[in-house]
Amino acid sequence: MSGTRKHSRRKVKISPYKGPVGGWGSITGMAKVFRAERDLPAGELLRQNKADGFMCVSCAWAKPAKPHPAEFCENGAKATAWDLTPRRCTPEFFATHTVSELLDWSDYDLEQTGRLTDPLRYNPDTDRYEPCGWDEAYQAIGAELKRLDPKTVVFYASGRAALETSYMYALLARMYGSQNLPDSSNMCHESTSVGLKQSVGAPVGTVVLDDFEATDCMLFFGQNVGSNSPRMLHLLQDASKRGAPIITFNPLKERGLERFVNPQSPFQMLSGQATPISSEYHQLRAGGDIAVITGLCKWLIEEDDRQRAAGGVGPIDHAFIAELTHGYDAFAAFCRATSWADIERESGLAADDIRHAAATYAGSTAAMAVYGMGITQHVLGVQAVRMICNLMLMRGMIGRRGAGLCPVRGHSNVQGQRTVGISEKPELVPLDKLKEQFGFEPPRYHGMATVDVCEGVLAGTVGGFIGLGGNFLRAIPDSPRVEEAWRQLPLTVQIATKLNRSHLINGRVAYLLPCLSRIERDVQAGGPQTVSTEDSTSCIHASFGDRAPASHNLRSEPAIVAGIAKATLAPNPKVDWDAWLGDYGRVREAIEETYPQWFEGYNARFHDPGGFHRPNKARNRDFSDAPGGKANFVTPTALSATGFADGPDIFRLMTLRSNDQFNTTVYGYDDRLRGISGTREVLLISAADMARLGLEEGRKVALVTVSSDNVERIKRDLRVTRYDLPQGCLGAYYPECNLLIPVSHCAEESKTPAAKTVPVRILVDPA
Ligand SMILES: Nc1nc2c(c(=O)[nH]1)N[C@H]1C(S)=C(S)[C@@H](COP(=O)(O)OP(=O)(O)OC[C@H]3O[C@@H](n4cnc5c(=O)[nH]c(N)nc54)[C@H](O)[C@@H]3O)O[C@H]1N2
Ligand SMILES: Nc1nc2c(c(=O)[nH]1)N[C@H]1C(S)=C(S)[C@@H](COP(=O)(O)OP(=O)(O)OC[C@H]3O[C@@H](n4cnc5c(=O)[nH]c(N)nc54)[C@H](O)[C@@H]3O)O[C@H]1N2
Ligand SMILES: [Mo]
Repeated sequence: MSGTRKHSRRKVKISPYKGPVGGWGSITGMAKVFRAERDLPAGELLRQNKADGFMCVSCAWAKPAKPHPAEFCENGAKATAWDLTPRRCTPEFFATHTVSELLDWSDYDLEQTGRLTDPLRYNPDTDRYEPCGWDEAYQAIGAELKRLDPKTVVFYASGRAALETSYMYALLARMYGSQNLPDSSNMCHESTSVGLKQSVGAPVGTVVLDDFEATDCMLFFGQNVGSNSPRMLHLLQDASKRGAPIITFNPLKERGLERFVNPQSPFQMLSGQATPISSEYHQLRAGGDIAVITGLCKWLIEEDDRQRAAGGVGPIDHAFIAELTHGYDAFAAFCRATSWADIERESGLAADDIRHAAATYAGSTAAMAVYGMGITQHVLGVQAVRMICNLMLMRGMIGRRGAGLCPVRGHSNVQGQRTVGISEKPELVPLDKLKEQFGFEPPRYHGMATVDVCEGVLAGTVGGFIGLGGNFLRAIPDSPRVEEAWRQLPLTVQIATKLNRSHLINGRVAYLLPCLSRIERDVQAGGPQTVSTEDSTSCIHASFGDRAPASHNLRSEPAIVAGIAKATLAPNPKVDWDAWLGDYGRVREAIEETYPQWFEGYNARFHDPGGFHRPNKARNRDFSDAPGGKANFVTPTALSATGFADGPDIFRLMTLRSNDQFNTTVYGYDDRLRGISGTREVLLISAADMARLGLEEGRKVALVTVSSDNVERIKRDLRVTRYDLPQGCLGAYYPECNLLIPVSHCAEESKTPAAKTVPVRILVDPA
């Protein structure tokens, strides 16, 4: 596996981080990247997330209508710096390195080669990438696609490409005859899309930025705001200052959920005074959320009984439940019947702590639930999402200012890609409308999600793979097994900004096509172009890049999609790819025609400061899109979300992100907020487990997956690192530990890989 070059030369230092999130630490973190990227235009940061600027290429957190002068965070700044690097990964680079040689490079070193500059064809005879012309690439790809059975070809998208590109890409796939449109969301918030749809009828969150001003209680489940959506910290700081309780459920003590120094507050920066974030911090066991929420709901029911028996009004909103929901009685009966002893055992929390949190929630008038991968990435992740809905529905906390559901999305346009048709599920796409609009017969079968693609590659049934961004082979579970089978694919095409491992494992015909970043100027026949993205609160913003492109030989993502489309599809008078490419406004017109309910006046409105919101019925207490026409309480089938039985010495491994990465893009080896520097090869483990197993700090151990499929999955040389987390739980980094996750270990219903509770054993002296 990758990860060796330069690695040994870094100094490893592990010591608890005492500072807050934000503050000087974040400034130093940013400065380090900017120094490393020499001559970087720091002024570009001031255009980030502004109405006339570009939308950050990092996370999907909401962008305000009235931004701060510096509306960016440490990680957004790193992401910008990463795209604007002066380094270039040129054909000359590939002339001096074979692809096999590059397979030994770490993720960090591969991306450090800089921006890709020219289209490349893989030559298996020389084992090198060689430059080719754009037309040659399109024609060759088109010829291969025409030979392949469309049902076997995969069109993957990673969540960064804009709405315009994504719409064109999905249309290309469907006109070609493929419904295989998996995306990074399949590994991420798919449990949300499935769970929320059934519970409230909308597959996306119901809160908008304005709600943060009005909330008087936040429940935070499994989302690491300090690293992964730092701009949200300002809102949390304001809420905390107003006295709104923030109740956190997370196995790990995450610094961003503890305290924050606002880098934009001169007073806080100079005084070092931090704002506490969480008012209560509950370190539940990984996979314990269903049990915790059962406990919270159980207390609400008990308290409601007590208060009503005494002639009062309890915390449960019975009128809301009666009028707008189904399934409450069965759910309440389940909560009553579940014992506190079972709840304590499965959650790892004391009943009194859960009661305390429930009482805090009961005292609120506008509460919101914020959550992330700690909820979705479990075998019972969809049920955990529904439990969050149950908890909010019980008190009528949806469709009220300051209240609601807030799944925090990952990639900057991952939610938007689904909005405009990137989905393997035919029922989520207006196929009849597409048929009428473009005069073709769209495929109706159920396509492959990410996990299906992995299984298909292993089984030899996938014919071709096109990746619109991302690092598929690094992000998926069971990566080495899939890599091995991947080389048998007849065709692989990767559209990317920077070199990564997925570009080094090639099908028999393979192309690597370099594209513009959203920060760069995109000039087409009709002049400079603007694109748009949708954030975590369903708000659509324009994004205008004005940096000079990293190379004159780059193409925009829409241009590459159009190039492949024209070389592959029979001409269709209703789809003028060239006209679309000349003016992306024409693509927006097509999007508006397909989705008039969401995109009315798209071209006129998308430049509005603060963007425009896609309407969300659930936000207005209209649950008519949920099964049965009302919101649904769904009773869980188990208290543990892990999907596996506890056993002696079976640990629950959580694969986590550091503060110095964006998914598989590793910016550096320091996880400042967790006090880890110089290495990512760590195993976070509790002091109690270390003592029980006789492990000393710094010792190297291996992890081995517990599974019944006779495949050995082992990760060696992880450094034992004492950390504040519950006994029986372990933490280690993603993507380094993806080899431990069996493809089959994924969420029921959503197929989201269960990356937060992987059953493993620790091997102290591995052979
Ligand atoms: N800087 C940076 N920003 C990012 C990303 C990045 O890699 N780097 N990635 C982007 C993407 S694509 C995404 S999806 C988001 C991801 O952002 P998050 O949703 O925050 O995802 P993770 O960092 O994987 O971990 C989530 C948290 O869940 C906790 N956790 C683990 N298991 C459990 C559990 O069983 N229950 C509970 N309650 N908590 C648990 C972990 O301790 C961790 O704090 O961030 C986006 N933003
Ligand atoms: N074990 C474990 N596995 C996980 C997770 C986990 O928590 N644990 N998280 C999952 C989640 S939430 C996600 S979202 C996935 C992420 O999976 P992906 O989205 O596939 O992976 P990324 O690392 O975000 O992709 C990074 C690459 O995208 C390319 N890129 C960057 N910008 C652009 C651009 O503007 N255009 C194009 N065309 N390419 C670009 C660059 O080449 C870069 O190397 O991983 C999942 N895998
Ligand atoms: Mo994600």
